[in-house]
Amino acid sequence: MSRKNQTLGEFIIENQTSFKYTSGELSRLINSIRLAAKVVNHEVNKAGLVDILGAFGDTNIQGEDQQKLDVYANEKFIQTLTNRNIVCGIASEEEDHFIAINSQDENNQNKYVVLIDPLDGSSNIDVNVSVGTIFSVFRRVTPIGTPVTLEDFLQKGNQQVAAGYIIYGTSTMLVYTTGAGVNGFTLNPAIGAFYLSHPDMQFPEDGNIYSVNEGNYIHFPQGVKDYIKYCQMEEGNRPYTSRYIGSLVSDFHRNMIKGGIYIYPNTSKNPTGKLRLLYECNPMAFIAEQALGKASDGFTRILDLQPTELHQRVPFFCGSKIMVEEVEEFMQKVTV
Ligand code: P6P
Repeated sequence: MSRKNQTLGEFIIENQTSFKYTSGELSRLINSIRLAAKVVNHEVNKAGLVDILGAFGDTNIQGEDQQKLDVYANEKFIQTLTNRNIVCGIASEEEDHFIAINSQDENNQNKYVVLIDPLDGSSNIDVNVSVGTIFSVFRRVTPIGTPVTLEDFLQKGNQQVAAGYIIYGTSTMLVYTTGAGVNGFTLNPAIGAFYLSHPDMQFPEDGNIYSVNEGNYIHFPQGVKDYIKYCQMEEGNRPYTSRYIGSLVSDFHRNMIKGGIYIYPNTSKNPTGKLRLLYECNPMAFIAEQALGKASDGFTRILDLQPTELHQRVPFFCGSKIMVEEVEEFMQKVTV
């Protein structure tokens, strides 16, 4: 049950009983993400004013330059989740390995692990384009009270209990699901509270926006090339438009509101795709399906993929159901 303009805190309390694992821990977890989001938002919004721009001078396991805000956001989310003693493990795009929380304490009854992309699209920071945080939550599969193992993190996306993103844009929004639909909350910075502004978000079944980096066109699989040409061809007066921000959270959010598809296929430069399965594709796919959209790697449902590595990459096709099914047809036609 949701009422426009109720706060995130009120929403969590009112809907806690609808969550099948209602132990209050997940609610506390979402609340801790809310706090970290406000702290990171404060820094993102003043990034142009203080010396927090520019590279941190280090690179992450992806070999990508770490922006100072990447490091800051990573530290804040890990610190908040750890200090509130809510989770038993954390994996992050910015950490080579997963982090076991309070693993020496056999009294640690925490049963959730969180996987995060602390600041996705961070290459846009210096040019003042929206960036985002993405998070994915699972219940651990190894015995409570023992240190988490890699097995707790390499679960299929269909086992997620919650997923969401924060978009630091013209306004800051927290959008998340616990498996009962998708709801968006907008931050009122004057009082530091998130208000339910977008209840029950849903992808339009079809749309006319395709989001792909066409600069990579010659490196795309033939099925993607054929789909892009299909979107551009004159006949049928196809009203498609190309919109690509270079920030997954921003492109996804716009497509969920207006209808559209986001595509990051495998290319010769990124033979298994660029986006990471565990903390980008899985959470966004869970949100997409809860919003009546669809997400696949061009052939297989993202949420059914069995992860094998913490930072593995997969091709990603996600958005309005009919659009994803159309591009899957082009992909499968070529492989027949
Ligand atoms: P490219 C940001 O690094 C990201 O992971 C997504 O947020 C974004 O959609 C994509 O990569 C942009 O990649 O290769 O088009 O610059």
